[in-house]
Amino acid sequence: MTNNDVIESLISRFKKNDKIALARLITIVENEPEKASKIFKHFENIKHDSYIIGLTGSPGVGKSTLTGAIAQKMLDEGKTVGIISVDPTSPFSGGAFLGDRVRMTNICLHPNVFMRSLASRGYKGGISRAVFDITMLYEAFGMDIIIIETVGVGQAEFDVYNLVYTVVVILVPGYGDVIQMQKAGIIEIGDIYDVNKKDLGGEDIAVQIEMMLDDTIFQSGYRPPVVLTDAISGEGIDELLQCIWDHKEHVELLGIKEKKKNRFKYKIKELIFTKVEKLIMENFVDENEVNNIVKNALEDGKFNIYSSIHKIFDKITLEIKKNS
Ligand SMILES: Nc1nc2c(ncn2[C@@H]2O[C@H](COP(=O)(O)OP(=O)(O)OP(=O)(O)O)[C@@H](O)[C@H]2O)c(=O)[nH]1
Ligand SMILES: [Mg+2]
Repeated sequence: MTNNDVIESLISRFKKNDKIALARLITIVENEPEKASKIFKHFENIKHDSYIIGLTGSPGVGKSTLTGAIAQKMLDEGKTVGIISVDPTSPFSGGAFLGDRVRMTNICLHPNVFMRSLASRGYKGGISRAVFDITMLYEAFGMDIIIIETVGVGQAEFDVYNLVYTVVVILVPGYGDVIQMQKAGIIEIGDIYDVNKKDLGGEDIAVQIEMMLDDTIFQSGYRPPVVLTDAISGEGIDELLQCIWDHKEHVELLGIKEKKKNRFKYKIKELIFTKVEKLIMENFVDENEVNNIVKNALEDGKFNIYSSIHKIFDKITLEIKKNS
């Protein structure tokens, strides 16, 4: 079978709701991004009806456990759920997939759920690109809900927020978490704040967030709620889920189309930037030339790399002007 035949056959199985085909297609878009367009041309008419939720917070706050708990409730309500867990540590431990499976044991065998773990480091083609493409596959598969779990540090991960409709920021009891997240710029982006591990305290964090929200003006009239949960015992999960549905209603009232547009605009820009970067790197940036710049900069002791870089910029600008 040629590559094309493989994709065609996977697509036809995918359309018959075959989860193994879904898994294979995810692996292809993950590892061979150049094949994505071959796959997505089969889904040009999909409606993008899935509701996409992002769960974010520092490592270990309980994102996976919470994802498992809320996904279980959604499954109980008869919904289909696609999960993407972005794990920053897995290239070292190699255990993201198994770890998340263990934390989501109750749900991962359910016929209406599908989960995928991605390692965010050393990722081919950028993590947000992979997350976007997997989201599209889940949408084409007909998932009602998509949950994306990410640590939310670093630009690439931060970009994931452009791909979701509701952002749940998760914090835990303990000194400094709110300040840490404020520094990382994460705190402002929440549509819902969840203080998890309430069995270990957390009232003080909830108060800090409420105070922060008191200082914020909400144009749309929606003020993000603050919820306390214990993801292990399940306490507060119903409330968290209700907050998610309330925010969804708010988004839909305002017009979810805007959120969808933003998602695609972001994706299109990212694709263009990636292509332009590749084009420039391949045509104008010669590895030997870069090595020489470094060598000369180090040798003359002044670290004046700017004049050499300008030569490359001038070359690129000249070429663009020539063609325009
Ligand atoms: N006490 C307590 N422990 C919890 C709670 N929720 C999760 N945990 C524990 O916290 C640890 C981390 O939970 P995970 O769900 O893996 O957290 P995570 O945010 O997904 O972690 P990373 O993906 O590694 O960033 C696990 O040992 C969980 O059992 C909770 O509400 N209370
Ligand atoms: Mg996790």
